[in-house]
Amino acid sequence: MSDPGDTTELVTARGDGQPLVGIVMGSDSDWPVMSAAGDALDELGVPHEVGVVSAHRMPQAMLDYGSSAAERGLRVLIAGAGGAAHLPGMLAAVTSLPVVGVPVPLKHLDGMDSLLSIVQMPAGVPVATVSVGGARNAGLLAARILGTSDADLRGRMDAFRSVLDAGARAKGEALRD
Ligand code: RP5
Repeated sequence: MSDPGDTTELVTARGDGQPLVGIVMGSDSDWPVMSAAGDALDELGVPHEVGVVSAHRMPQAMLDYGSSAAERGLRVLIAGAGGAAHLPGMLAAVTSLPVVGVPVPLKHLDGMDSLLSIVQMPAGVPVATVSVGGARNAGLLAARILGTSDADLRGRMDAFRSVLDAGARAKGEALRD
């Protein structure tokens, strides 16, 4: 294993306590999409960190971030990028933590380039890819992963699903009015 450099200056912690989820993206231009992942984790009370870690423009820092993530106390990584979106796959190559990939749609190709870059990983290096622009689901999936070993968080996820259920029922009732 390499001796990773200090990558803490790349990220900002959000929420109380040790960040459990690292939300990273290739550029600050991804933030309007990726912020939904952080919002979901905020709603569920999951401390996390956010930052720009570009696979192409700062490759050594990206490798250091991924290879030190587990020992820094992170439990799940969420990585979003657009175009030739190599960040999620490269992080998955240097950590055994689960990596959730978010294809960020750019101006051209409607995000299909981002999607295919992230989803089509070789066997042995998994990335759990959400839909194009699906950062909220990335946050919720990270919370579900953490919920497998955190009954309180699982309870908050159950309550969240109850809200979805009630909302869908209300829509059906509105149709019957
Ligand atoms: C990707 O290039 C980033 O993830 C972003 O989606 C895209 C454009 O980056 P900027 O030119 O806006 O910095 O690596």
